Amino acid sequence: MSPLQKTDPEIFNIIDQERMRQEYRLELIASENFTSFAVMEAQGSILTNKYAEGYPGHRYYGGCKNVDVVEDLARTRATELFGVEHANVQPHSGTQANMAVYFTVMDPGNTYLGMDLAHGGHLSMGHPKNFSGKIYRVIPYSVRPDNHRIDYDLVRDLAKKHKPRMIIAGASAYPRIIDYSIFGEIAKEVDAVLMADIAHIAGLVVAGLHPSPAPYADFITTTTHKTLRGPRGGIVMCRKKWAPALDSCIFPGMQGGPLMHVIAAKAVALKEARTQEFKDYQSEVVLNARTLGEELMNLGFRIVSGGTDNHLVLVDLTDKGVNGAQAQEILESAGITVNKNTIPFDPLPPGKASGIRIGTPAVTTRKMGPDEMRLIALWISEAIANRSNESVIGRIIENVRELCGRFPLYMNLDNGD
Ligand code: DSN
Repeated sequence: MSPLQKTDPEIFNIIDQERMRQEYRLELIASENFTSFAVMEAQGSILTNKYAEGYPGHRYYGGCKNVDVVEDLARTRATELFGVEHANVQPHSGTQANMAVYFTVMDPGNTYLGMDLAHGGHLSMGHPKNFSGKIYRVIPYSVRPDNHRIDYDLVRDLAKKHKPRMIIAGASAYPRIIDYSIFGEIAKEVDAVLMADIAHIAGLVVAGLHPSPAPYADFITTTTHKTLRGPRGGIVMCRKKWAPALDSCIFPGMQGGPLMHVIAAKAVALKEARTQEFKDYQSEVVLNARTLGEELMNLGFRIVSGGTDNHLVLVDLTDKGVNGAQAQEILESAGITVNKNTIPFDPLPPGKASGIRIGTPAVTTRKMGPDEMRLIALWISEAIANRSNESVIGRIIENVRELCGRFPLYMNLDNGD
């Protein structure tokens, strides 16, 4: 019996149920992934017991000799991997990484440009109930109505009109390449700071499958748990001149003790991301997303922007007789996990939404490929079309279980194979 099983069987059993859910269901949430056992080992390590407020060499507690080395390794690996001058690996999440940049660059009431949430932007880019929408004045930019790509002319016009202190290039539901060079030009023209939020595409950037913002951006933020396939957390990178102000904003400005076990796991993930295996994995992620999108189009679905360049597709359900929330529920009942998502110019509110967002990072980690993507597209289509037919839904659940059984996830957890 494990220590957890003995101490708290209730939590132990819930974790076990969740393990089975992850093992036997198709995980298609674009922001999720499965870390390696090495990452989980570091994250579940005794480093959780160490307080280390401050930074390597400048801590407020004794006994930081070992964790200093861990954090230095994580910082060095991040700067090398992304080709940047400075990295802070302490943010607990992507939103806190973004917050750190806002606090470093802006004063309350300052203006910034961010992608409209309804067009693919993230909560931390100006949602009225988020700090990013409460403390600052956000001017949202959107995608073009004709091709659903970022409207760079609009970004330029808005920048010239509003003279923002900062411009954010980044999204949480955008299937196309982001042109950081245009953002860089615009930021220069209006003397704004450029921040790139690459949370979704960090792994693609490392693999050279998406252009890097490093030559243009003053700040780059990312999460570590999406395509980067590390532990749940955030990182901020910046040019040297911003480093002291950024570090001080994160600690003591926003956070107390860093999560040293998570920082160790970030270091492990950053080491894994240097490998050819990781780059090959990212190519498979992109190929799988493209295949899934094409197959859904063959089956009669409209895909926002007509396809994808990255790890996700946005599916417009307006002609399918279901909204995004309903589709999410139907697919969950069939063993397929996705999230409802607004589509550009969506007439529905985010709680209902007209679309679903589907991502391939997690299923690709299980080593599924284009053949499996075609099957998944078919089951998505069948489940939505036969949503009231219990026998069809029941058959899809069995198909999903059988497929997942052929691509085991945690079954080898004990020996780490
Ligand atoms: N919530 C994440 C996503 O799903 O895109 C972003 O933080």
